[in-house]
Amino acid sequence: MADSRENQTTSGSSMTEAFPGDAVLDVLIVGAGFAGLYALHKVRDQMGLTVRAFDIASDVGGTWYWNRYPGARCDIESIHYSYSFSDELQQEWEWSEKFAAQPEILRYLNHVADRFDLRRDIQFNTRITSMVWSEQQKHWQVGFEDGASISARFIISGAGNLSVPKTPEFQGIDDFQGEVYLTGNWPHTPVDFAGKRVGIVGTGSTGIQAISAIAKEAGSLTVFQRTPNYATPIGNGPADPQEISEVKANYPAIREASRNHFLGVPYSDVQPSALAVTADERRATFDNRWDRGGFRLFIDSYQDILVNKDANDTISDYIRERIHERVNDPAVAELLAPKGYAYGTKRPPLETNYYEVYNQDNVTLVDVRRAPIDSVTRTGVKTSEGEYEFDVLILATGFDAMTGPLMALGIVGRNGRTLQEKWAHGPQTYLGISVSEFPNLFLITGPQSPSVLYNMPLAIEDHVDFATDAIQYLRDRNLDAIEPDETSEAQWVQHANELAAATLLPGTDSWYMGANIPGKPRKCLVYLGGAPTYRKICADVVEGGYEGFVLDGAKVPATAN
Ligand code: NA7
Repeated sequence: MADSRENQTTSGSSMTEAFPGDAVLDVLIVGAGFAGLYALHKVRDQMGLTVRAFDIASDVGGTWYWNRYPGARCDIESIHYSYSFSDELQQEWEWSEKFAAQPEILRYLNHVADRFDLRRDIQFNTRITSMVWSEQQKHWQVGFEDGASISARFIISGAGNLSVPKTPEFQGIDDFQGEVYLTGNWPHTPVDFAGKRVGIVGTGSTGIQAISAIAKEAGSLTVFQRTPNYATPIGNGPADPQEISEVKANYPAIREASRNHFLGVPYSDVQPSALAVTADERRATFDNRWDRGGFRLFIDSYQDILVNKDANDTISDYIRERIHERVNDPAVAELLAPKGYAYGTKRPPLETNYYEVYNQDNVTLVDVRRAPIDSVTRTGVKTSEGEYEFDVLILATGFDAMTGPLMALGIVGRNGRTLQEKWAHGPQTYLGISVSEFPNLFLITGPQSPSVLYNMPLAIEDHVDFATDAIQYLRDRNLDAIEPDETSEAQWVQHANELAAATLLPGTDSWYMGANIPGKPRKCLVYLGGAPTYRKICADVVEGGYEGFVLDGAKVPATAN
């Protein structure tokens, strides 16, 4: 099987050689995805600082570089899931579909890299293996896999939230004689499924997209499902020129509306409570949101579905009913219908013709909740009930979300404290962007920020702006270091955990809770107060001169109001 992250020929420059070893960068950026690209543009072109970005990949794109599996697609409308920082960019780019597929999003990010001439300051094929804070020098010493190193005053990490695939946990996987693919590290050349016996493990958002696409090509497709999901229609189609021109004419207001919405999309039809209306009214609302697609059912139907079990039951029942309508065999439909956990407490997948796939003769659903996968053999997959032979095996088994990408950087803060030690019992951050004992480090869309529950490009822009504003604030005052004070951090962690506890999320095993990785602390990784509340809190912190932070050893107290 391929290494979890491959090395390919570089298309960028070799900065560790070009940049003198004894010089100190103003800012080092981790990653060249949505976050890294914007951060690089902002720091270099708008602030005029010395900066370099590093990425393991051979080119730009981040998530959209790695996740090339068939069917990979964005779940937020592309006119909203895109950068807002440049009006020229948002005016000139034309999306061909409502919800762009991976190749188009990757083309967009390549266009951004070219348009802003970013590649010359990105070093590709480069894995960061250590980041050690020097209290004496007040900078980070960053080490690379090849033994090179570089120093930087500030780190902006755009390492991503879903960028470290879960390590395959099946005994015997290396013995399999056929082709094995990890969805999060998909080959760059097309995989031919025609006439082949294909097995796929995982029915999360990724598996559901991949299954829908691969079922069209494979000779046979066997789906190993442990937990059925509440997948709902995405409502994709060709981009509507009329809608695009209306959005482009009103982009500032639309972006503002997005930023003032819980999920960062300009939806505005959410009703207060699923329990405050009649069954017929509720049904009409659910039908309407189902037909309109996207995350409308999830986030634009009723406000209490994530906090009230009875309200959630109404929508969970509705989705189960819709699944049964679409699958011919009632036994298969029953297996596909989620039970025992609440809709939305796992990340809701969006789909196109997913359930209809199970009406095809070439597709088989295997319940590995009842009969778990025992091992991978030379020829296929062995469960406690039987053996299945394959030419191709696909693992859509998820990611070590949110904390995994940061833990992989080998971060050592003040007094030799590692991030692993600091987060042994779950992430501890202030505002989800900074960590006490780890000065001058900004985590773009870090744990305990809205991150994956906020339209990612906008969440990224907000966080990069927060980080760069803080850097500018320090520079203007000749200050060297910023980090949160421990009390503010502890209060933020408590606040984030209390918000989560008030929802239905902790009751479900999901990657939101860290529950998909054996041994990972079960803590909610996402701030659940919503983007608007979060943005207001951050704005107040900045307004107060970085309240709750320590600047060069001096704490900024909370303003008395
Ligand atoms: P997810 O949502 O974590 O889904 C992973 C799937 O793989 C899920 O169905 C898991 O079942 C299944 N899985 C994982 N390990 C096993 C084993 N050992 N046996 C059987 N099944 C297993 O990851 P995705 O990549 O789909 O989505 C991640 C995010 O990327 C997505 O939410 C979007 O934000 C983009 P389980 O549910 O754990 O029973």
